[in-house]
Amino acid sequence: MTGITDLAAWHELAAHHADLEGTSTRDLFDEDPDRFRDFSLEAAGLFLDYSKNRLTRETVKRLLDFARDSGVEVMRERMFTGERINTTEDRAVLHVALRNRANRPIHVDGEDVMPAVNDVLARMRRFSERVRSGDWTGHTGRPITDVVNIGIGGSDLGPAMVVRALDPYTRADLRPHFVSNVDGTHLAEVLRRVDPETTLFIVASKTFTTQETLTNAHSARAWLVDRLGDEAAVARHFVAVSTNAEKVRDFGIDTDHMFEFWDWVGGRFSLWSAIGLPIAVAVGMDNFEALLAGAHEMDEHFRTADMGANMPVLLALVGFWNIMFEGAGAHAVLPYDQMLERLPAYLQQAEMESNGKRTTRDGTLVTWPTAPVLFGEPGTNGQHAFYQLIHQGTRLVACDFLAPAQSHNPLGDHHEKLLANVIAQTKALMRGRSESQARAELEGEGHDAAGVARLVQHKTFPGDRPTNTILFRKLDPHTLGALIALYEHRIFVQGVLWRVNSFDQWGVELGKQLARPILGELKGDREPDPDDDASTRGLVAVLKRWREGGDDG
Ligand code: G6Q
Repeated sequence: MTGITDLAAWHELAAHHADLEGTSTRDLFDEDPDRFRDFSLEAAGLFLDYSKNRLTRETVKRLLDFARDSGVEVMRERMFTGERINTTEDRAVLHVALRNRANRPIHVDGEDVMPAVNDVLARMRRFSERVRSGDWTGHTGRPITDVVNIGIGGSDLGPAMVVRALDPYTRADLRPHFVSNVDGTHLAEVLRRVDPETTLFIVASKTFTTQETLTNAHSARAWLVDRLGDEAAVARHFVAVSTNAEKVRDFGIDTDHMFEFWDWVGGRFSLWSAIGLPIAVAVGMDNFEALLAGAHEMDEHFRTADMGANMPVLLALVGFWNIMFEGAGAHAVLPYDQMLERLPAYLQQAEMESNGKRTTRDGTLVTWPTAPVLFGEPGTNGQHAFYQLIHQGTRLVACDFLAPAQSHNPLGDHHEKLLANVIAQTKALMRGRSESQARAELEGEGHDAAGVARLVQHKTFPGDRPTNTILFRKLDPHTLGALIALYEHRIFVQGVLWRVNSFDQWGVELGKQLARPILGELKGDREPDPDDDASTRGLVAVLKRWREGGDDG
């Protein structure tokens, strides 16, 4: 594989970046009346404005050359046609098949996966409709009022984010809950609020071996059996979503009540699969299918649009430029929509687990930065908190601002105020405030020369903080699907540019392995490992002592 620095296009980009030295985004706007028109585009109901990044037409052209020479189009084709591009796990990467509403055949090892995908979707429809209509009842014959999804990571974050985002489409008499943390508090807090007779548990785990999920599922099951006084109740109150039928059976769930998915669905890309069952139950299968349709529309755009008019490609290239040349080490996702409050958490996993890598697909170490630290909060809350660092700190944070033109909850002029803040922030981050402007403002406020000198630097903002603005009409299922797919494909393209495998997660696997022996030590089943470092042994010792109620002596 050609390394980044082996490509002539890379060196041309670097030379071009040097030529831009001293040019500010403000200058670029002043020089070019068509900047907004030419650095924005619409696709699948989303509008992207990337004009407030410090780049020119030539930058975009050179980035596109670099993307082509890096094999973005080839890799995209390989993903969409079911090749095993996740090489370290020897798997295809086919979340796009899950929402392939055109039903175009997609083959893995010579077999079209679409009939199986459609079959599971049909089962999800039948089941979710039974729960929603009251036809599926609990052990004592009462309809379901609460659905508790037990899963973690990819088996939690996607459905939890989507169910929150589609809150206006949920029903007050069918409440969704998500339990992920192995901290018993998480489960206990949900169980305190639900009635065992009317609660359905969805145990969601691709492997069905994940410690946290299995622990929560066993505790939930014990609670249910204890409250209903009958082991047979499990059949009406537990269903599973998994690729592992054998383990589901071992747990005691009839595989008739198991919804299947496949090893070519990565955990963090799985909300479109049966992992989306809690979404289908919460908002109805028609809305779940509208979510799939929105994602499919973005997939088709990504697959067929010219690279220079391709939203995920451009978003990826702009991010790549900011990270590789402008020095951005962090990326803030700032949704000005309360219902997208879980989007940053979801994207933290999607981005950092996919591209937080230091090894190329060839197995050599990278010599360039890869995924940024991703974080975010809904606007305007973030403005009163961490935006200070984005405006005036010493680190460059690239930002995505997201906003709906229309609110699901129109209330006085709340929404106009919200939107005004989005635009004002991106403007301020781009333009900044020069020293002379700050000085004039201070003088206008009546400060004497000493006062001005004391405050002027504090009131100066450098500007040139790169931002993208993503607008949509209203947060409906279709739009949300397109938005999530946009981010998925941005991550895919950046992974190709960085030469990493975006679809494995060996760091997660390490965590799963390491906790096992320490658990044995905490439970007293195992002697402390004399080869462990002093801190690990010391912390285990303190906790054991304190748990046994001993003093510090
Ligand atoms: C996602 C990761 C990880 C995974 C969880 C849960 O891409 O692999 O977050 O989803 O560890 O795994 P299970 O679904 O197997 O329980």
